[in-house]
Amino acid sequence: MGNTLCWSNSDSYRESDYVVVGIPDESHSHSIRKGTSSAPDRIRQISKERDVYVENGLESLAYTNLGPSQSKIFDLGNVSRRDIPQVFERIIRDDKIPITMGGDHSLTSLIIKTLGKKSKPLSLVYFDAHPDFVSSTVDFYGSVIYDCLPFLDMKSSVMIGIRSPEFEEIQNIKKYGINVFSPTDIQYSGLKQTLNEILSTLGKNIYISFDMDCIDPSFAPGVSVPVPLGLDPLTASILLQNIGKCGILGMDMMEVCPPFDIQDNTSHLASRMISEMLVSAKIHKKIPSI
Ligand SMILES: [Mn+2]
Repeated sequence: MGNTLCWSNSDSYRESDYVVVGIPDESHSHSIRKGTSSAPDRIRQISKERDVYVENGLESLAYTNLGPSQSKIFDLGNVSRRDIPQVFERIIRDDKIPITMGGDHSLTSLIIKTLGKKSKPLSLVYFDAHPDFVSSTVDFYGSVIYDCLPFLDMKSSVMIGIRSPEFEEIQNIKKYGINVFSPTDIQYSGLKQTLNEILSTLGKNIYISFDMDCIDPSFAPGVSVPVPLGLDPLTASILLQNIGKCGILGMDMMEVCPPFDIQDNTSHLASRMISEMLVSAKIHKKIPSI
């Protein structure tokens, strides 16, 4: 096999529960920092270097504390931005769960528009330093929420890690009523209370979008728009694991920017975060009718 995510444990698309998809595209980013298009392959490569131990020529996966995932995970490789509707329609038609690696965050709106055709409205869990709720300009990495509005149930959606909103984004948050949990809120309320509030807010069609810039840049320097005073990785992973337990329709990992990384720490964290979700996730298999 070529460069696949180390957590992929199946070479059969047909048998898989989760399908890993890379989308090396940053064409709708306005960031000064370039390089998120190299993230899918970099995260795969680093997962194989850091989350795999080699002893006497034999490879052994370095699992999370919960051990291996009970699910079958297949890495489909990379697809283009143009192919998103076709690729994701097939994945959801086949009752599989997409795990996407971007790329810039605008890719999320294309995925949500495709998923939303089948399961609507979605409860979006949006980990990000920025609300991405600009409405004066559309179809870029800063307008994801506005672009997806017809597919979202805002009352049962949450933003986690927000700490750098623009004025029009603050107005849109108030107008459309999405629930925001800033890093400061989480520090004040504590992790357990925050988690309870998030879980009691979410509906059943959960989609998780994880912009790596939700994490503090001291832990995740390799992102395209870093903002200080962010979440610590352990807090984010505990939230991610517990949301995963509810069952999800899909997840993405966006905005990792390898050219600005330090010692590949951000790519390594991306690999670990994906595995934390995969090991805790509950699979909702269709029960065959008798
Ligand atoms: Mn974002």
